[in-house]
Amino acid sequence: MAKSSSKARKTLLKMLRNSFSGLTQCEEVDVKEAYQLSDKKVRVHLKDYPLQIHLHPDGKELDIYPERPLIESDSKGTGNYILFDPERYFSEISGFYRLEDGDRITLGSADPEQRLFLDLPKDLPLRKLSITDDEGGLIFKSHVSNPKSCISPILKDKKVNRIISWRMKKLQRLRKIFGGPIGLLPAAEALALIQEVNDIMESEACRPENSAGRPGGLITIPDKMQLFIIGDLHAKPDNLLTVLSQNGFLEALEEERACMVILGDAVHNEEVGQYDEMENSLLIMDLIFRLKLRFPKQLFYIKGNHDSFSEDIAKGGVPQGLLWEKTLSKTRGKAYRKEMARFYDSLAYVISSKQAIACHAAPATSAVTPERIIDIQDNPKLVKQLISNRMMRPGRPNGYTKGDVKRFRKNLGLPPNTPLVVGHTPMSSDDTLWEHVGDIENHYIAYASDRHQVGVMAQVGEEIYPFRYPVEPISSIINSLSN
Ligand SMILES: [Mn+2]
Repeated sequence: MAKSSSKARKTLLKMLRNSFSGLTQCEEVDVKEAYQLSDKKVRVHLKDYPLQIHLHPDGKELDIYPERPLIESDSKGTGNYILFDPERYFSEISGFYRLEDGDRITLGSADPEQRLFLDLPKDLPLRKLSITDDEGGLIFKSHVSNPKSCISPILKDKKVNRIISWRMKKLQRLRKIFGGPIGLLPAAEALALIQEVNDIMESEACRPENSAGRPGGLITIPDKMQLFIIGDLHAKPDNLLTVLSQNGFLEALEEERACMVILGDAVHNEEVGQYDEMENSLLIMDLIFRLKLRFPKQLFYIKGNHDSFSEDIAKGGVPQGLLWEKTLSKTRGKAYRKEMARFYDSLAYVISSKQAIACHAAPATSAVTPERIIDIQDNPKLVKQLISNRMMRPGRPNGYTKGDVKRFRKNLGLPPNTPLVVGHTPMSSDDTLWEHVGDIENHYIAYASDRHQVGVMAQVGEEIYPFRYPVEPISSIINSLSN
């Protein structure tokens, strides 16, 4: 669902609700201390402080925080709230709920996703308590008689700012990983870095060897590793950094619990008027290379169609592939350009794990086996399908179909409901993740170069879920930190 139309729908629903149900009739409470919910509906106005919810009877605690950016641009916040389980939120890759104006969540044991994200007790009633974001106020309504659940404000400074300070600490650590401020590396340093990365790629982890004895086209993620996937970044360093500053992604990498996958196409700005901007392409590859060096067995970059110097890579009359090659030679020297070509030649094409399959653009439309993907170097047709194809549409008869998605899963030896995540083809201009694309169950598109938000497909429990984060100017925030 496109975001703008869902917003318009929400506003309309709200108007209808207001006029019929007397939403404004609920009691306004100013929560200064613990407040026990009764069976009456109450509206709480939060003045920048978070709330704790204690669910009766076992006192399970949930937190609800205003969603604040690291740097407040003006006094007005987003009006959004984040609802999460504080036991997990600060230490794991975990689920959470974002409440935007008009959103309502009904807590209860009816929803398995909620039970997983919020670790809700099994004996909770099917519908226990609903929370509605109403123009920055929160409306609580209990659905059980004699509710007894409590809400209380979180007022201690340390806790009020807990999310911000947790994220700022990550930025300190990211600064260390990147070796200082975020900026283009000097040519000699950049060359040394890419050479080191290419040496890692000679025997990259999790890649069965092809018939030539080199790392093959398939990456198999070990079962014990949690997986998170980012789509095409197209020269948006802050989108990459925003992801690393959110959820427990960085912690999970540092503690060797997760693998991070980037679906190719990190280069070449896609914004109108910016097609020839190459500096951020250089920068984002520097950042990805640093990450590969720091997490060689956990960070996987797979090949997209833009990861090439081909003259076929062009947008709006700008030959981005050729321009990229020229830029590399000019700013970093011929040896660097050669190493980038070596990097492109070394990339795998398909990620396979228990939780998902992922590749840049599309499932294979020809018959494949894991062995054929491993030996992809001999199969230019398959390369083209995986990195350039799009879904079949009127006027695009050669695209892939539901049947291809099904066959791809089967041919890789995975269960029929295994999610397939691809990038390459944004489905609208106002989102970053799309679910059940083309009416195909468990088929996702992830595209990470939107200006306002960045999406991640991340594993929580045994499944992967879509999460979105507002893009923040992380590079300049990192650069304002001291060493
Ligand atoms: Mn692409």
